[in-house]
Amino acid sequence: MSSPHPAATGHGPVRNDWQHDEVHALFALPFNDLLFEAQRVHRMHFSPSEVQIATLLSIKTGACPEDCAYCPQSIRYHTGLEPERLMPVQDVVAQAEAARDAGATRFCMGAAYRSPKDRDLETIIEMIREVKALGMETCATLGMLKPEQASRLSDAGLDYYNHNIDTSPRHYKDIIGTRTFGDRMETLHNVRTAGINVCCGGIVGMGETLGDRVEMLRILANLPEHPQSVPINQLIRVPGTPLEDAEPVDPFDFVRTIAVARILMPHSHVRLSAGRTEMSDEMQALCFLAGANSVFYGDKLLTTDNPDEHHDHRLFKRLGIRPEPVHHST
Ligand code: SAM
Ligand code: DTB
Ligand code: SF4
Repeated sequence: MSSPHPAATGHGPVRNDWQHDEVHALFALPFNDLLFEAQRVHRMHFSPSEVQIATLLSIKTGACPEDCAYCPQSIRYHTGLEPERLMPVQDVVAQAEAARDAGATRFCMGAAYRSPKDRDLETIIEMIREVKALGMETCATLGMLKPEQASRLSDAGLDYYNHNIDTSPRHYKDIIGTRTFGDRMETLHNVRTAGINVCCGGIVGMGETLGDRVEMLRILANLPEHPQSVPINQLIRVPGTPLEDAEPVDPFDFVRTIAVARILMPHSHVRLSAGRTEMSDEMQALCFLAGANSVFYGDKLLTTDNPDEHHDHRLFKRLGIRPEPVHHST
């Protein structure tokens, strides 16, 4: 076997100074060497057969003023989605309870906002309090946040905030015209400063180059702190969105992206996120081998399909995967 590339440094302190060429060199490793290194790093920090189970709920659906080219919830595209107002608190709590009873330990509430209005934030804060009281970790994704909004969510006890960089700064401009990459970084700063754990990742399959994937992961790994959760989504090509005909991703390149994320951010949960309905069980197993240790569980993501619970249950059983117990440290 050829020895791992010297850039594949699983030893030593966590790094925030990755260079483009080093990350590129990881992507360029022979597949087996990359997977071996990712699995080695994974085993240094995590139990190899534990996967964290998170469930998503769209608490406010569609009619979003942003123009994200991948998103079925933008008001600009005709995707046949029925918009829905912010859900009542009790309905959200009932869904969280059902998710908990099905085995989820984290509940992520998603809203199709550019940024939340203060009045809506009040209602969402109530949701956070009540979902936490069920013993679950809470996560929200509500678009851009001002510092005081992040503080209010932190005071309410929100555990995680999801805000993805989605792609490289260069490619971002081709995908989203209504906000900048810098806006994204500013909200991440506000969330971190408020003491909320960061969930931040991106999408593979939006016509990006290898260099864009390198930059996306490099920027995530060079944030002042590694995001505690790193969702890696495979684009769901929703009819009616500008990316409906995007070139499908080579499954091995998707697995490579997971593996590089694992090596760069050794302590983070790397989530195999959107796109699992298009993946074979064997491909998902490779993603777990590459260091993915979190999934969205339940037959819906926000507006699109996710594998049904029965299928996932069977897959986990076939692979000997156990759900990771909830950690109440944050
Ligand atoms: N509006 C908020 C925002 O943009 O941050 C929160 C919800 S938004 C739907 C959350 C994330 O979902 C996006 O950043 C993107 O990574 C992911 N996403 C949306 N549509 C997707 C699709 N068709 N395929 C894969 N991921 C998608
Ligand atoms: C993330 O990175 N992926 C999730 C979650 N964070 C909010 C969302 C995926 C959405 C897929 C398209 C949909 O269901 O609308
Ligand atoms: Fe709106 Fe978020 Fe969808 Fe962009 S990704 S259109 S901000 S819901």
